[in-house]
Amino acid sequence: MTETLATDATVKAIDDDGVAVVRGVIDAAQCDRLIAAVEDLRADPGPHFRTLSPEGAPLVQSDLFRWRDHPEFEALVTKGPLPQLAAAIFGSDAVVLLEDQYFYSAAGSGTPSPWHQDHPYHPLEPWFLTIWIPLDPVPGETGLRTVPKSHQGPTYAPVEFSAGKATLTDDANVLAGVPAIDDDPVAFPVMAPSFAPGDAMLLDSRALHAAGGHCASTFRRLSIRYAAADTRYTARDWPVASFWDDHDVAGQLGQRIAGHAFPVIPT
Ligand SMILES: O=C(O)CCC(=O)C(=O)O
Repeated sequence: MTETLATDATVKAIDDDGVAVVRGVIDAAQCDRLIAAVEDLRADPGPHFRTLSPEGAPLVQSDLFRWRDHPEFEALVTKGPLPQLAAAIFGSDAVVLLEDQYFYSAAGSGTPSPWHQDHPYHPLEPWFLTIWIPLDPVPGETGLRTVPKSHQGPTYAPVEFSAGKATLTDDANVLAGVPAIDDDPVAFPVMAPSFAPGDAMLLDSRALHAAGGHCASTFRRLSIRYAAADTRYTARDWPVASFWDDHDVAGQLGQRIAGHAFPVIPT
Protein backbone atom coordinates (compact mmCIF):
# COMPACT_ATOMS: atom_id res chain seq x y z
CA MET A 1 0.00 0.00 0.00
CA THR A 2 1.37 3.45 -0.87
CA GLU A 3 1.38 6.47 1.41
CA THR A 4 -2.04 7.50 2.66
CA LEU A 5 -3.50 10.53 4.42
CA ALA A 6 -5.36 8.24 6.81
CA THR A 7 -3.96 8.10 10.32
CA ASP A 8 -4.80 5.58 13.02
CA ALA A 9 -7.05 8.29 14.47
CA THR A 10 -8.98 8.49 11.19
CA VAL A 11 -9.53 4.75 11.09
CA LYS A 12 -10.58 4.74 14.76
CA ALA A 13 -12.96 7.68 14.26
CA ILE A 14 -14.76 5.85 11.45
CA ASP A 15 -15.02 2.77 13.65
CA ASP A 16 -16.12 4.61 16.80
CA ASP A 17 -18.14 7.52 15.40
CA GLY A 18 -18.90 6.64 11.77
CA VAL A 19 -17.29 9.93 10.68
CA ALA A 20 -13.84 11.45 10.20
CA VAL A 21 -12.71 14.75 8.69
CA VAL A 22 -9.47 14.78 6.70
CA ARG A 23 -8.13 18.18 5.67
CA GLY A 24 -6.54 19.03 2.34
CA VAL A 25 -7.21 15.76 0.54
CA ILE A 26 -7.01 17.52 -2.83
CA ASP A 27 -5.32 20.83 -3.60
CA ALA A 28 -6.72 24.05 -5.07
CA ALA A 29 -5.54 23.28 -8.61
CA GLN A 30 -7.28 19.87 -8.58
CA CYS A 31 -10.45 21.47 -7.13
CA ASP A 32 -10.42 23.92 -10.05
CA ARG A 33 -9.96 21.12 -12.59
CA LEU A 34 -12.79 19.14 -10.99
CA ILE A 35 -15.08 22.19 -11.03
CA ALA A 36 -14.43 22.45 -14.78
CA ALA A 37 -15.12 18.71 -15.07
CA VAL A 38 -18.45 19.05 -13.25
CA GLU A 39 -19.42 21.78 -15.73
CA ASP A 40 -18.37 19.58 -18.68
CA LEU A 41 -20.52 16.74 -17.32
CA ARG A 42 -23.50 19.01 -16.58
CA ALA A 43 -23.41 20.02 -20.25
CA ASP A 44 -23.59 16.33 -21.21
CA PRO A 45 -25.91 14.66 -18.67
CA GLY A 46 -25.75 10.91 -18.16
CA PRO A 47 -28.66 8.45 -17.73
CA HIS A 48 -28.75 9.00 -13.96
CA PHE A 49 -28.70 12.80 -14.08
CA ARG A 50 -31.46 14.42 -12.02
CA THR A 51 -32.60 17.95 -11.25
CA LEU A 52 -33.35 17.68 -7.55
CA SER A 53 -34.85 21.15 -7.09
CA PRO A 54 -38.58 21.76 -7.73
CA GLU A 55 -39.53 23.05 -11.19
CA GLY A 56 -38.77 26.75 -11.56
CA ALA A 57 -36.55 26.94 -8.46
CA PRO A 58 -32.82 27.77 -8.72
CA LEU A 59 -31.13 24.56 -9.80
CA VAL A 60 -29.81 21.77 -7.65
CA GLN A 61 -28.57 18.90 -9.81
CA SER A 62 -26.76 15.61 -9.43
CA ASP A 63 -25.30 12.89 -11.63
CA LEU A 64 -23.79 9.48 -10.95
CA PHE A 65 -21.36 7.02 -12.51
CA ARG A 66 -19.53 9.55 -14.72
CA TRP A 67 -15.92 8.64 -13.98
CA ARG A 68 -15.48 6.80 -17.27
CA ASP A 69 -16.64 9.94 -19.13
CA HIS A 70 -14.08 12.40 -17.80
CA PRO A 71 -10.33 12.00 -17.20
CA GLU A 72 -10.38 14.32 -14.16
CA PHE A 73 -13.01 12.15 -12.49
CA GLU A 74 -11.20 8.99 -13.52
CA ALA A 75 -7.92 10.21 -12.02
CA LEU A 76 -9.64 11.24 -8.79
CA VAL A 77 -11.48 7.98 -8.17
CA THR A 78 -8.86 5.48 -9.36
CA LYS A 79 -5.56 7.02 -8.18
CA GLY A 80 -4.11 8.97 -5.28
CA PRO A 81 -5.54 9.82 -1.89
CA LEU A 82 -9.18 8.73 -2.21
CA PRO A 83 -8.73 5.00 -2.86
CA GLN A 84 -5.79 5.07 -0.44
CA LEU A 85 -7.98 6.53 2.32
CA ALA A 86 -10.65 3.91 1.63
CA ALA A 87 -8.11 1.08 1.64
CA ALA A 88 -6.70 2.27 4.96
CA ILE A 89 -10.20 2.40 6.45
CA PHE A 90 -11.04 -1.11 5.21
CA GLY A 91 -7.57 -2.37 6.19
CA SER A 92 -6.92 -3.79 2.73
CA ASP A 93 -4.73 -3.27 -0.34
CA ALA A 94 -7.63 -2.92 -2.76
CA VAL A 95 -11.11 -1.41 -2.69
CA VAL A 96 -14.17 -1.55 -4.94
CA LEU A 97 -15.21 1.71 -6.60
CA LEU A 98 -18.93 1.86 -5.99
CA GLU A 99 -20.11 5.24 -7.21
CA ASP A 100 -19.05 8.76 -8.07
CA GLN A 101 -21.65 11.48 -7.61
CA TYR A 102 -21.51 15.22 -8.10
CA PHE A 103 -23.91 17.77 -6.64
CA TYR A 104 -24.36 21.22 -8.15
CA SER A 105 -26.26 23.99 -6.37
CA ALA A 106 -26.76 27.25 -8.27
CA ALA A 107 -26.30 30.57 -6.49
CA GLY A 108 -29.65 31.37 -4.88
CA SER A 109 -30.76 27.74 -4.64
CA GLY A 110 -32.26 26.39 -1.45
CA THR A 111 -33.13 22.74 -2.03
CA PRO A 112 -31.40 20.78 0.74
CA SER A 113 -30.13 17.21 0.75
CA PRO A 114 -32.38 15.82 3.50
CA TRP A 115 -31.23 13.76 6.48
CA HIS A 116 -30.58 10.21 5.33
CA GLN A 117 -28.17 7.27 5.46
CA ASP A 118 -26.44 6.06 2.28
CA HIS A 119 -26.68 2.42 3.24
CA PRO A 120 -30.38 1.69 2.52
CA TYR A 121 -30.13 2.99 -1.08
CA HIS A 122 -27.84 0.08 -1.94
CA PRO A 123 -28.62 -3.67 -1.74
CA LEU A 124 -25.14 -4.34 -0.37
CA GLU A 125 -23.44 -5.68 2.69
CA PRO A 126 -21.30 -4.84 4.55
CA TRP A 127 -21.28 -1.03 4.99
CA PHE A 128 -19.34 1.12 2.54
CA LEU A 129 -17.51 4.46 2.73
CA THR A 130 -18.57 7.84 1.35
CA ILE A 131 -15.89 10.50 0.84
CA TRP A 132 -17.56 13.92 0.48
CA ILE A 133 -15.44 16.81 -0.84
CA PRO A 134 -16.51 20.44 -1.39
CA LEU A 135 -14.88 21.92 -4.51
CA ASP A 136 -16.16 25.48 -4.03
CA PRO A 137 -16.03 27.45 -0.76
CA VAL A 138 -19.04 26.21 1.24
CA PRO A 139 -21.72 28.91 1.16
CA GLY A 140 -22.92 29.44 4.74
CA GLU A 141 -24.07 26.42 6.71
CA THR A 142 -24.59 24.15 3.72
CA GLY A 143 -21.71 21.72 4.25
CA LEU A 144 -22.17 18.08 5.16
CA ARG A 145 -23.32 17.49 8.73
CA THR A 146 -23.76 14.22 10.53
CA VAL A 147 -24.80 12.57 13.79
CA PRO A 148 -21.70 10.83 15.20
CA LYS A 149 -22.32 7.23 16.27
CA SER A 150 -25.57 7.01 14.30
CA HIS A 151 -23.90 4.23 12.28
CA GLN A 152 -24.54 2.03 15.33
CA GLY A 153 -28.28 2.76 15.30
CA PRO A 154 -31.24 1.67 13.19
CA THR A 155 -31.45 1.74 9.41
CA TYR A 156 -34.15 4.17 8.32
CA ALA A 157 -36.12 4.29 5.09
CA PRO A 158 -34.31 5.88 2.14
CA VAL A 159 -35.52 9.40 1.34
CA GLU A 160 -36.36 10.55 -2.20
CA PHE A 161 -34.04 13.49 -3.06
CA SER A 162 -35.57 14.44 -6.37
CA ALA A 163 -38.54 16.75 -6.77
CA GLY A 164 -38.83 15.50 -10.38
CA LYS A 165 -37.99 12.07 -11.80
CA ALA A 166 -37.64 9.62 -8.90
CA THR A 167 -34.31 8.10 -7.93
CA LEU A 168 -35.82 5.20 -5.94
CA THR A 169 -37.55 1.98 -6.94
CA ASP A 170 -41.13 1.94 -5.70
CA ASP A 171 -41.14 -1.24 -3.59
CA ALA A 172 -43.22 -1.15 -0.42
CA ASN A 173 -41.30 0.34 2.46
CA VAL A 174 -40.90 -1.59 5.70
CA LEU A 175 -38.49 0.78 7.44
CA ALA A 176 -39.36 3.64 9.77
CA GLY A 177 -38.78 7.13 8.37
CA VAL A 178 -35.75 9.21 9.38
CA PRO A 179 -36.63 11.09 12.59
CA ALA A 180 -36.65 14.92 12.72
CA ILE A 181 -32.95 15.16 13.54
CA ASP A 182 -32.75 18.95 13.89
CA ASP A 183 -35.68 19.00 16.34
CA ASP A 184 -34.01 16.75 18.92
CA PRO A 185 -30.39 17.81 19.62
CA VAL A 186 -30.25 15.61 22.74
CA ALA A 187 -31.08 12.38 20.91
CA PHE A 188 -29.24 13.49 17.75
CA PRO A 189 -26.23 15.71 18.53
CA VAL A 190 -25.19 17.08 15.14
CA MET A 191 -21.57 17.57 14.06
CA ALA A 192 -21.25 20.34 11.46
CA PRO A 193 -17.57 21.07 10.77
CA SER A 194 -16.41 23.96 8.62
CA PHE A 195 -14.70 22.93 5.39
CA ALA A 196 -12.28 24.48 2.94
CA PRO A 197 -12.38 23.31 -0.69
CA GLY A 198 -10.49 20.02 -0.94
CA ASP A 199 -11.19 18.92 2.66
CA ALA A 200 -13.08 15.66 3.07
CA MET A 201 -15.69 14.18 5.35
CA LEU A 202 -15.51 10.39 5.45
CA LEU A 203 -18.72 8.62 6.46
CA ASP A 204 -19.75 5.07 7.25
CA SER A 205 -22.72 4.42 4.94
CA ARG A 206 -24.96 3.85 7.98
CA ALA A 207 -24.28 7.34 9.42
CA LEU A 208 -27.10 9.87 9.30
CA HIS A 209 -26.14 12.99 7.35
CA ALA A 210 -27.57 15.99 5.49
CA ALA A 211 -26.29 18.94 3.47
CA GLY A 212 -27.30 21.92 1.44
CA GLY A 213 -29.78 24.68 2.12
CA HIS A 214 -29.58 28.27 1.00
CA CYS A 215 -26.54 28.75 -1.24
CA ALA A 216 -25.52 32.38 -1.69
CA SER A 217 -22.93 31.25 -4.25
CA THR A 218 -22.51 28.29 -6.60
CA PHE A 219 -21.66 25.16 -4.64
CA ARG A 220 -20.18 22.07 -6.36
CA ARG A 221 -19.18 19.00 -4.35
CA LEU A 222 -18.45 15.32 -4.83
CA SER A 223 -19.42 12.13 -3.03
CA ILE A 224 -17.19 9.20 -3.96
CA ARG A 225 -18.16 5.82 -2.53
CA TYR A 226 -15.89 2.83 -2.03
CA ALA A 227 -16.77 -0.64 -0.80
CA ALA A 228 -14.67 -3.36 0.77
CA ALA A 229 -13.32 -5.96 -1.68
CA ASP A 230 -15.69 -8.69 -0.50
CA THR A 231 -18.90 -6.63 -0.72
CA ARG A 232 -21.88 -8.68 -1.88
CA TYR A 233 -25.33 -8.10 -3.33
CA THR A 234 -28.14 -8.74 -0.84
CA ALA A 235 -31.94 -8.62 -0.85
CA ARG A 236 -33.80 -5.58 0.46
CA ASP A 237 -37.50 -5.38 1.19
CA TRP A 238 -37.51 -1.60 0.80
CA PRO A 239 -36.94 0.76 -2.15
CA VAL A 240 -33.35 1.07 -3.35
CA ALA A 241 -31.69 3.40 -5.88
CA SER A 242 -33.36 2.74 -9.22
CA PHE A 243 -30.00 2.41 -11.04
CA TRP A 244 -29.57 -0.99 -9.39
CA ASP A 245 -32.10 -2.34 -11.92
CA ASP A 246 -29.43 -1.71 -14.61
CA HIS A 247 -26.69 -3.77 -13.02
CA ASP A 248 -25.93 -7.37 -13.96
CA VAL A 249 -25.41 -8.29 -10.33
CA ALA A 250 -28.99 -7.26 -9.42
CA GLY A 251 -30.91 -10.19 -8.01
CA GLN A 252 -27.85 -12.44 -7.64
CA LEU A 253 -27.99 -12.91 -3.90
CA GLY A 254 -24.62 -13.30 -2.23
CA GLN A 255 -22.75 -12.40 -5.45
CA ARG A 256 -19.60 -10.26 -5.10
CA ILE A 257 -20.17 -6.91 -6.83
CA ALA A 258 -16.53 -6.43 -7.92
CA GLY A 259 -16.28 -6.53 -11.71
CA HIS A 260 -16.64 -4.25 -14.72
CA ALA A 261 -19.33 -1.96 -13.27
CA PHE A 262 -17.67 -1.81 -9.86
CA PRO A 263 -13.95 -2.16 -10.52
CA VAL A 264 -11.37 -3.24 -8.00
CA ILE A 265 -8.90 -0.39 -7.41
CA PRO A 266 -5.50 -1.56 -6.19
CA THR A 267 -3.62 0.91 -4.00
O1 LIG B 1 -23.74 17.37 -0.82
C1 LIG B 1 -24.90 17.07 -0.71
O2 LIG B 1 -25.82 17.87 -0.92
C2 LIG B 1 -25.33 15.70 -0.25
C3 LIG B 1 -24.26 14.68 -0.12
C4 LIG B 1 -24.80 13.41 0.46
O3 LIG B 1 -25.63 13.43 1.34
C5 LIG B 1 -24.40 12.12 -0.05
O4 LIG B 1 -23.62 12.04 -1.00
O5 LIG B 1 -24.88 11.09 0.49
